[in-house]
Amino acid sequence: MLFPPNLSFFHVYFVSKFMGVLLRDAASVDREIERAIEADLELHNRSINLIASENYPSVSVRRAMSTHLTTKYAHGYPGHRDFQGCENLDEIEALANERAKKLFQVEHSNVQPHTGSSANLAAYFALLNPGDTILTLSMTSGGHISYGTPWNISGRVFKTVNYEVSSRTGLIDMDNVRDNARKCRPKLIVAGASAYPRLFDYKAFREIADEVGAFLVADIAHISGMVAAGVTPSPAAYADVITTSTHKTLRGPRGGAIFSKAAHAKAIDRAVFPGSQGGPLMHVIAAKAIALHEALQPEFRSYQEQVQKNARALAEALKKRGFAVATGGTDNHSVNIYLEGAPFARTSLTDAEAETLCASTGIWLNKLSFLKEYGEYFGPKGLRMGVAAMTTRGMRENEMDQISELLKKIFQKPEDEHHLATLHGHVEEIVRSFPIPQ
Ligand code: DSN
Repeated sequence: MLFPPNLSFFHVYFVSKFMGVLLRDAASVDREIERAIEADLELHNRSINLIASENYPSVSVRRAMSTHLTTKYAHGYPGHRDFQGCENLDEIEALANERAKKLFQVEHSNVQPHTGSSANLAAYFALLNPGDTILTLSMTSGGHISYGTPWNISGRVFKTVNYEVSSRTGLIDMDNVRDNARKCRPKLIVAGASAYPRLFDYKAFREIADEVGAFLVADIAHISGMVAAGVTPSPAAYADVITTSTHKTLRGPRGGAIFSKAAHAKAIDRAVFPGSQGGPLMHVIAAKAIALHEALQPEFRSYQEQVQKNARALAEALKKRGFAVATGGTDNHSVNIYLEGAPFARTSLTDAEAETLCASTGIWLNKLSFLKEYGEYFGPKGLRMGVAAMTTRGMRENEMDQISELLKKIFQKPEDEHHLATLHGHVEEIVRSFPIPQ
């Protein structure tokens, strides 16, 4: 029976309508938060967002995150839950995994990790014992905090040895990877980065891993959308485990996922739950399922192709204006520049100052390290930009040219407030035609 005997369809309909009104009212009761949310949306719409790790998911993805699915505890996996009432959640999670397997051509998928960092941690715990050695890209060369840095739990539990990019080319130095692997005999090698605009040679990483008897983990957090669309090469044939976040180029909700060979499936699942997490966030998993469905559509490939075209256009436009573009260009969604070259000739800006200066004119980008010679991680380094978010908002190559002109002008007269205010006006004028899709 659908409703209790004393309640008709109409009773239920009107009660749920009433509850809906109550919930809406409750949201508008918190005026401070409501105002802050609205102000934030407005800020995005007035800014050019070049933060390489951000994107704007579809309305369907965002809607799934605000459903009642957030209520439910669902410890475990589809078909094996520790709580009752999970049958619909099983369907949602199973669909997300099926879609991920199809999209990434992998044997096993786990969409429960809350973030890319937790996906990395689960991968380590699945494959290693405490005290084992991992070989990862250093943070000063563009690696991520979860690659065994001293500030992260990965660096407290495991021993870390780093490889670097070449100071001559800015490219990952495979000789350095091989030499370090031979010396430290790691149990696991991570092929991945937070700030690296070029392709990883997964085949070469696999050969080195095999030579020293290590597992290979490919962290594709930044490029997973491009990999899914076939715009950049996939590590699926080479890596034991692939980790990713789901909100960058993949354009899903904020979260993580792990894919692996079938042989590691059980260990991966155990390392996520109960190894490092409790209840999965089912509203986020539903949103991941929707994003994965979207990523399987032909339009997603066109979007990723445009991301790549925009990034290349931005790199070329910056070079044309005298910026020092790391590695000379890009193969993915991101462009890194050093704080040198013609536009910086009359300044001695630190990366932090450069980042703040750009934000003051409505352009968001990141200070980040991607070359060891720039010194320790907390020293001056460079700026990272990404185009996935603004490509979603409709920008094309022409706007990339306009952005690089704005950046040149910002750095030419960083102390001239009137000049900066004029540039801020230009940013707002350009960005007005590119609001967040609603
Ligand atoms: N995912 C990181 C980034 O690359 O920006 C933040 O931890």
